[in-house]
Amino acid sequence: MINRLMNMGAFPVVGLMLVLGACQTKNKAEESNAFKGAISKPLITKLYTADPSAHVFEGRIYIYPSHDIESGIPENDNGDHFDMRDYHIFSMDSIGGTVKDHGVALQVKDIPWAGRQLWAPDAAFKDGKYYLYFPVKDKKDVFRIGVATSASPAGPFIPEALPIEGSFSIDPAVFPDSDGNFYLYFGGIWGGQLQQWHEGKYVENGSKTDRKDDAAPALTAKIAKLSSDMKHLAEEVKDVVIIDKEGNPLMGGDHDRRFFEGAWMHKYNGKYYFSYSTGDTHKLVYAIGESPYGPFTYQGVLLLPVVGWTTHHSIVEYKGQWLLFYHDTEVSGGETYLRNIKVTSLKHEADGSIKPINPYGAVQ
Ligand code: FUB
Repeated sequence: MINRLMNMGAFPVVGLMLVLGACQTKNKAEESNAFKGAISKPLITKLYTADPSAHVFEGRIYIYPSHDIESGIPENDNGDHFDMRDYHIFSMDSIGGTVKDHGVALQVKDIPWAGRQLWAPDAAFKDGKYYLYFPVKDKKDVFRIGVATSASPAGPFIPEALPIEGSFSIDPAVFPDSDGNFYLYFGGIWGGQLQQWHEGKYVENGSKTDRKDDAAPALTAKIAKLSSDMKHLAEEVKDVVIIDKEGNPLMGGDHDRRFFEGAWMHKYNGKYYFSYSTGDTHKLVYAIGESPYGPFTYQGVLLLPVVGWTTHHSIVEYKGQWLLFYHDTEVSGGETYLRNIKVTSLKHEADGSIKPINPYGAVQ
């Protein structure tokens, strides 16, 4: 929250730490004003929800979010305060209609290999079965991606005994391409541990952030095709390279544009739209490519910063309308780790670009 206001130039950086306590109180008040122009309302207020992955299954919208809780763990750059323990799945027939809570679909305690922190999931459907993909730290505190199955989009989901072999880091997003192939995108830096993986191995004491690598190409999200049983990677993990309009890869120091976490893929007019969060610059941005593997050419912002540190989304077409599911922190009044999901419409312009959305841009 403080970071976002700093980015917006609300505070001089020098001396910030000395007045931290006072700033926190002031920020709360400023943040609650910030929600006034919100373009959409929280979809769920009884639970804290975040990271909404939305899909159309059985003719309805199903949402697979994280379930935030008051963990009581102090905030840090590793994201230890995001100590989530289960998932609830939600569905709705129309935007503005009732949002149904289908209850607990999967819990950390039911995943044999899991330790802690059940982060942003995604789901897919193939041949009569539903698959839930989820990141959670294993018992050595290393993020891996697991898969669980169900006969219903609402769960409950039964997890496999082990994580997906060769998977690592966080934020799985499964893209069903029109040719019948499914692709798993994943990865996230800093708390998502992507920077700690080198040549397929986890480096325990590796860099905690990407900040030392500003002059090198940025770390990338990862992609692999899924096997026909949807439970394995069918090929070696590849880099999702994002380039600028001159064809150069985005650099590590380019925090306004480089990949941080929260990958999503949608296809529009035959083009592949790779969208993601820029993390510490708090934007959702997108890049366009000719294949699910990329490379993807950076285009611009699709959602300006929300109130809260994280930003995470999904894009889905429902009944001819493109929708952006995202989150902010309106229900908790700005608590970084107590988020709520929202939805708004998203417009592709005639040239294929996406109109940037201001989450607080409603006329007051
Ligand atoms: O919800 C925990 C983490 O916060 C997600 O995995 C990230 O994408 C961020 O939203």
